[in-house]
Amino acid sequence: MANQRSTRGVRLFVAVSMVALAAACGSDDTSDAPKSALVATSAVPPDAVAYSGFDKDASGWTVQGDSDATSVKPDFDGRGGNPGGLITAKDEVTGGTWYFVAPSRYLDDASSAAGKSLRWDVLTTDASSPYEAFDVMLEGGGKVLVTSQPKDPKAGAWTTRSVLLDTGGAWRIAPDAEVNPEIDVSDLPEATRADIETVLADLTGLRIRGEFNDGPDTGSLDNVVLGQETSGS
Ligand SMILES: [Ca+2]
Repeated sequence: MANQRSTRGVRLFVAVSMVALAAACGSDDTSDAPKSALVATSAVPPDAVAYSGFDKDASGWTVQGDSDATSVKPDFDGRGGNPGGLITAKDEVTGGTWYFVAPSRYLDDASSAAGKSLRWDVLTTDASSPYEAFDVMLEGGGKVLVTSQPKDPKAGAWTTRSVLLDTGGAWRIAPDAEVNPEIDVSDLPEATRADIETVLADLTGLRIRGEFNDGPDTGSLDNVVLGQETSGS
């Protein structure tokens, strides 16, 4: 009996000590350890003309602006997107408004996107001094279509934007591709469905606004879909 009690006491002590040791180790084990090895990937919408979720790289996107017409590669980051990766560019504050420029797989015959939507997620680091500029420029078939969203994105959070590729006043006809993107879109004529179809049938350019602040800011892009189905809305 005495031996059994003694053995139990030792076992109990060892068990309590191990719990205490584990607790001590736990308190030293801070949140530096990766929480999950899972890599978030984005679902490709069916029937879209083209899609960019930036899971692996910048997918051929470039950046155009501030002041001259040179195009540069955006920065790619595999984390921080909505979800997964994203592309980013920094405003050099040399004047003008810079844009993310879509790669060739968005171009040529994008007719199937007519009546569907152009959708994208945008993120800006600073929107304290907002200003008006075209949010999207579509070029093709000898025409340039532009749209300006009524509200700017809020700084520090992803904003999803979706514009129907159809009539309704969202798209206006700009005089040419070199137009100042900061002019008032309400001064431009509304695009008809025929205009939109003409542009999409021979699409040569798709640009998405990346800067929203009159001053230094960084803009990011994710989840671009040309030809998103607009079910129910
Ligand atoms: Ca992403």
